Amino acid sequence: MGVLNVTPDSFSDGGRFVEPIAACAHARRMIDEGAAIIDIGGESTRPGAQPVPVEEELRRVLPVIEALRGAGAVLSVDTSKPAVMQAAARAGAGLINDVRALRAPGALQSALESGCAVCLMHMQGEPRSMQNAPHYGDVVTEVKAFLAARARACEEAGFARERLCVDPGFGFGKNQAHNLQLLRRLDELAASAWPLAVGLSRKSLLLRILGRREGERLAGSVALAVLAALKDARIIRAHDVGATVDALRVVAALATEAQPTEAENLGA
Ligand code: YH5
Repeated sequence: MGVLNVTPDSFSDGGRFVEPIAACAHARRMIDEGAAIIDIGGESTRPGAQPVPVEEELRRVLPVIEALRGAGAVLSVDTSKPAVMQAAARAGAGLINDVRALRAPGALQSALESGCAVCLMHMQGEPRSMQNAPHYGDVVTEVKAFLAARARACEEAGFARERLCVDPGFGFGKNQAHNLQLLRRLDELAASAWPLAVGLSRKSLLLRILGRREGERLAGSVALAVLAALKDARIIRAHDVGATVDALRVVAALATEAQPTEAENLGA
């Protein structure tokens, strides 16, 4: 899943992709590099980010979704707003990526009626304040229980299981110890009934490990993607698609390529 920010305040790309034409060119490049999903976000959810009015969010994401229809990837809309979900689906989105896991009033029903698949993410608190004092008993148990409860609520409302995936939300109301514990025990989250998505690319977790600025976290991000894939994550959200896809193809080769024959195993 390649990240496409269409927010003027987004740190990572410095607002370079506010212009729809530039955003689409960047998306097409990520698709060429092997992205199966393009995640289009018009509201920054970074720590401290301010909410964006619905009209502004629509103005940012709809032209990009319309332009990328048929470009060869599933289009994901990164939103929590019911009106944006509906409009994005009509414009050609196939996935709703909601950091609030459809908890906003009307969001679950809108997502259901959209026909889209949904990524349900865990977040403790709200972006504006979530990094102030995150607190858990056992972070893995709590995140897993939250995601299962949201996924069950979706299924009870009428979602087929195949339309759902879950995401622990690295950095969303989690300190370094919480993030590392989730990473260590990611296999426990992957063992639930829904496919696991993760977003680790360029995150502050790497600042604390490597002391590197955001633009200098490529190797760290690729390492985290490989780690997550080995622990059975099925969707990896990434800014640097070419490098990440190459690394994931190496992981995939373990499962698919050149298994020894029985004779070779016997030393023949
Ligand atoms: C995610 O994990 N994350 S937006 C801070 C950074 C770098 C990157 C300080 N949307 C996720 O990418 N959706 C975001 O450096 C997401 N899972 C899902 N499903 C935050 C982000 C970032 C924040």
